[in-house]
Amino acid sequence: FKHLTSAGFARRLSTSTRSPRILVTGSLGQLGSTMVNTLRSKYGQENVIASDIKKPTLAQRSTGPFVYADVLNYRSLDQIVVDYGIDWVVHFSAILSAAGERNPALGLNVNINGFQNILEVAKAHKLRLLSPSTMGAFGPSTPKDDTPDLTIMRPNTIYGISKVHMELLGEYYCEKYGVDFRSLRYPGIISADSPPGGGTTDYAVDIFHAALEHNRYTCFLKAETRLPMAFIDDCITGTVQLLEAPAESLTQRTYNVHACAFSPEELAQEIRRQHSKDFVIDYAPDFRQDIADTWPRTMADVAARKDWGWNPLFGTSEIVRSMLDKLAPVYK
Ligand code: AKB
Repeated sequence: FKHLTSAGFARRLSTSTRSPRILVTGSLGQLGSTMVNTLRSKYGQENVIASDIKKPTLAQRSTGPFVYADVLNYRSLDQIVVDYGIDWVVHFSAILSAAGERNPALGLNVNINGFQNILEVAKAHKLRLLSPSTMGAFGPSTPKDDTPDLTIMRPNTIYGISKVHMELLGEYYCEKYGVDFRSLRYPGIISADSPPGGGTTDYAVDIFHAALEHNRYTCFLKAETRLPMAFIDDCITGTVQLLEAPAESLTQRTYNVHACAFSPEELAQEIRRQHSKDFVIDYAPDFRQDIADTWPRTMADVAARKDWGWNPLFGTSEIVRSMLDKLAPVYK
């Protein structure tokens, strides 16, 4: 930088002129690796730091920097932010709905204390923080169809309660301390590359593996349980759009996002149409049915579309096509 004046040098080093450095927590979960790869292709391999408490495979390590990050340990998060010069955090570490009901203490600890640590680090270092919420933040008294952004929120699961807490605390820190907090309420996310873990919507991924392997599936939700869903490609595109959106364009800090909605029976019918007419589904509802019964059937996402361009491309039939295409070679 010999030719630069000191003002020019400072400008060169400021975040507005260089690529942001991004930390992704929970990067080995369902959404993490796709998110990390997408961000690395936009911002450069070295500028996206993947992190988790699990050990990555060689393939997962080979695409760029990976660090151990326990969200329950404030000092280790603080150190990573300092060592790597982090500007933005995508906070994926969370215990999902079914796992939270199985182990409430763990759910509360990770989702509340882990988020609190991330939020404090974001405040201390003036980071942009994107932490997803979920349709699970709604509850039995919420209107079920076209659920708006702003409505009754009285969830009765550990996951839902902890995510409402996250939304409110993030918005409080944004208002009070200027933390650039952003969140979107995910529907069930369907992906072929990484398995989901501990969710109520996991059936909508498991069903494809079972269809290709055994041509039959026993579903833990009832046939008619319709829930909002989205394909991973739309989920990642939308999350990056919200992450990158200019702060002035955001009229709120938490947004519903919706792509399509189907029930297990409707999904099975589409699998029969596209894969095998002999595909058999039967039903053995368990405790996850009680969770699903409290969630919306469809969500209104007008504000996400208007403010930062949410525009999902995959409906039920496109999701089924993509899942079958991606997974068929695995079961050949
Ligand atoms: C779950 O089922 O817990 C998640 C979610 C809807 O947030 N997939």
